[in-house]
Amino acid sequence: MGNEDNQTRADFFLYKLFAKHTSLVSSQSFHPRIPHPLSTTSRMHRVIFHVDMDAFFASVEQRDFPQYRGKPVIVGSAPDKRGVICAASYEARRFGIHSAMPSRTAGKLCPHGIFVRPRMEAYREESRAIMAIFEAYTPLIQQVSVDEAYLDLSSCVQKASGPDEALRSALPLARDIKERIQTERRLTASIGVGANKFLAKIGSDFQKPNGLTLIPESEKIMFLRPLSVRTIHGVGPVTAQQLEAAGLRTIGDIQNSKLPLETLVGSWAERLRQRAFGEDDRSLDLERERKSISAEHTFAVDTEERQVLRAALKEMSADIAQTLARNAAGALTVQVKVRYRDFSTVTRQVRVQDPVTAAAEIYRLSCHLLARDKLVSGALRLLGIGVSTLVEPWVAQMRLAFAGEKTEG
Ligand code: DCP
Ligand code: MG
Repeated sequence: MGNEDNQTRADFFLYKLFAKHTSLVSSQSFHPRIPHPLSTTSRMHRVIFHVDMDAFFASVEQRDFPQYRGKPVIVGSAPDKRGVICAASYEARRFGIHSAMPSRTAGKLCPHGIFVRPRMEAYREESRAIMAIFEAYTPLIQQVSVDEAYLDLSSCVQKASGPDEALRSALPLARDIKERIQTERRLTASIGVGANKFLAKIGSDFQKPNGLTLIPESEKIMFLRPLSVRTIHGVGPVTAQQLEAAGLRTIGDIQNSKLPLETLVGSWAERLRQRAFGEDDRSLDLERERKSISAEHTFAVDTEERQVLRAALKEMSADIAQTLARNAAGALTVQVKVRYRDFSTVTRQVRVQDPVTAAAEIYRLSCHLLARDKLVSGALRLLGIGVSTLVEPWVAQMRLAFAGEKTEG
């Protein structure tokens, strides 16, 4: 699909969606409150882009090896080996293949797929080149992973008379970024444009691949309504099930709900409600290097039930493994954190020799730490996992994962 096609589609879609609902939406009470101290002053309109490359590893392979173009390319372990898929081209996704799926499953779903080993150095190099393009537009860049970043363009559009005009006047910049990535890197990106990080991220995912989606402030509440609660970052399978069991399937359900969300999701409730109304006052984290990755789960009701704790640990381990993969990193330290009923908090950590990347390994080490120091000695209010001492895992890991295989291409 051509660049222009999707952009036209984006504008048309937004026109259609929002023209229909404009009168239903109130735009006054949901303006972002705390702007980033560097990027904005209190009177400024915020304009945030979230740029995410399409099928990143697979697209780099298709660019570099023309014989792969238009074909189902699957980057990761070979289908007859243990291991998982890192990335699948859009052609491969039609067979139901996605990141983190076991390679053997992928082999069964798509026996004619082209399985290629990851070339992490090539992706990292590509990532650097893409980030360098962003620097021509703003110094305020938060690189979130190897293929995605938030850009703060607020200072470029301050002549605008209102928040929506500010967002719209940034559209040419978004088109320009897409075009530069296309012409200079021969790759496509999807961009979301919104007044905060949450909306920008939802926007970039909305019309992948090669999409451009602007979510105006005046329409955001209607825009979010039909989306699944799972779209909200931080709502993993366990939380989603709790919400769904209470009849809250879409973001609109949360908007309408009179239920005390605290009883369902504990201290998360306030943030969940804010996100449901498209509010997010997080600033960009401009620190270049990511030093640690963590996840926490606050239980709606304090618990020491092993099954509940295990489910939470599994979900957090999967989240962390995913973030590690996206950052092309492994961790040498794994930490658990428990908070008891009286708010006393204990952390324990373990250092390992080979970088940890897999969810199962993070889960196993967390269970080990909890058991070793008998940390579940009473009901827990909160359970958390963190990983740190981040390193490039690929040399050691690939030696193991791909031992005895031949390189393709
Ligand atoms: N990645 C990985 N393992 C995961 C998730 C991602 O190795 N579980 C790697 C491969 C991806 C890259 O990170 O190409 C970027 O991750 P994305 O989630 O952005 O996925 P893609 O870019 O592949 O696809 P999309 O077009 O959906 O963004
Ligand atoms: Mg991507």
